[in-house]
Amino acid sequence: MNSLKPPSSSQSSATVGLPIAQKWLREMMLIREFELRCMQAYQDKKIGGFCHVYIGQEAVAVGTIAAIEAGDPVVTAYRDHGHALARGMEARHCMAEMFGRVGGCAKGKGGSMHMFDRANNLFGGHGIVGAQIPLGVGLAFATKYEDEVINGGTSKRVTLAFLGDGALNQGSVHEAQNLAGLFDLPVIIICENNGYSMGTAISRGTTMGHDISVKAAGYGMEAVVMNGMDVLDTYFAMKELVERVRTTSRPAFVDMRCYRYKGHSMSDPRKYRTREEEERYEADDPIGRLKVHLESRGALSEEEFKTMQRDVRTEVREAVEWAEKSPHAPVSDLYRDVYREKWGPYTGSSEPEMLGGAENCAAFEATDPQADVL
Ligand SMILES: Cc1ncc(C[n+]2csc(CCOP(=O)(O)OP(=O)(O)O)c2C)c(N)n1
Ligand SMILES: [Mg+2]
Repeated sequence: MNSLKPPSSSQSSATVGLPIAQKWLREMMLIREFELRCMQAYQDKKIGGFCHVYIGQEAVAVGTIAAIEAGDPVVTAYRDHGHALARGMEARHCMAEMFGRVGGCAKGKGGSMHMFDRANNLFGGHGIVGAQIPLGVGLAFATKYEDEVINGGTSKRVTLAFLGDGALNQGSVHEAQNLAGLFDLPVIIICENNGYSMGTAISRGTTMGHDISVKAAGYGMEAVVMNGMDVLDTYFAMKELVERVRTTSRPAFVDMRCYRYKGHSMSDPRKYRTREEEERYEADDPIGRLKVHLESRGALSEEEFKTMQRDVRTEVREAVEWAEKSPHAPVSDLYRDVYREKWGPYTGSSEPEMLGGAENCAAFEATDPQADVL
């Protein structure tokens, strides 16, 4: 048998070929290695600004994104390197963005929290807690409108909108869920429930923290609890849900149970939880789990695993080298690709305008009363 089946508890009839499962193992290992190198580079002050690593949650990005199509939009929060890599962004573009270099996916202007990849339908990377959920609902509205109204067919794309458990308490998340329910929007809101919002445990900050899935009922949304520590469980459960949402065009909510091994950000000493708790989750590591699974099927030898490890190390080392060689954006580019609202009397349009390069810089400073705070 050269394929894997869903756990017996699942209704799914999908199977996964062993080569695909091997690919997922490599993807999770690439994300892990990428982030370990990011932590190092951050400590060496080669990466500036904020940096939130995803270590421990790799199975979520890999398992969920494997269950959608290339044309399906994805939007997420600031812990976004794993999603970007799982969506197909090249490690060097992701790393150059971390380093603030022009070779980055956002030309180095976004950094860690703002991974964008239009070609792969990844719409960020967002730093305002919860703000990406209205965007995700908007993306689902846009795909449905385009498929049904503009193209006169049926809605066929599904948006994945990720958020953290802490973001669940943001007002705009609830407004967006209400609209998703009212308008029958094909969006899956995936709450990466790692148990903590910075240093606040979910039980201290969120009502019904022991079962957040019940919140979805208020918006008429189906809710599913998934095991985000196991890529196979995640994939099979998501595959089923994605197909249902694609067919019914009804929104859904996922309580994705997972754990981040490291601190909230690089400056977090993790005093709010015990080392025993961390070790308990680390012993159940998603990479180790899939490795054992493949080994037990005779689909992975120790030698093959080591080769995979060497491979991802080389890929990430080359990404760092490439990022370091990529130049910083020139100062004249500071205002390029920046939206600004028009100032002054109404000109007949409230559309924001897109700033060009250096030529606009002087005009911007001359007309914008806030320019000196930039
Ligand atoms: C609107 C807003 N409020 C507060 C913050 C500061 N902040 C950044 S991350 C965070 C915690 C979010 O936790 P969670 O949603 O569980 O995501 P996780 O970090 O666990 O992935 C807070 C309060 C912010 N960025 N935006
Ligand atoms: Mg959290």
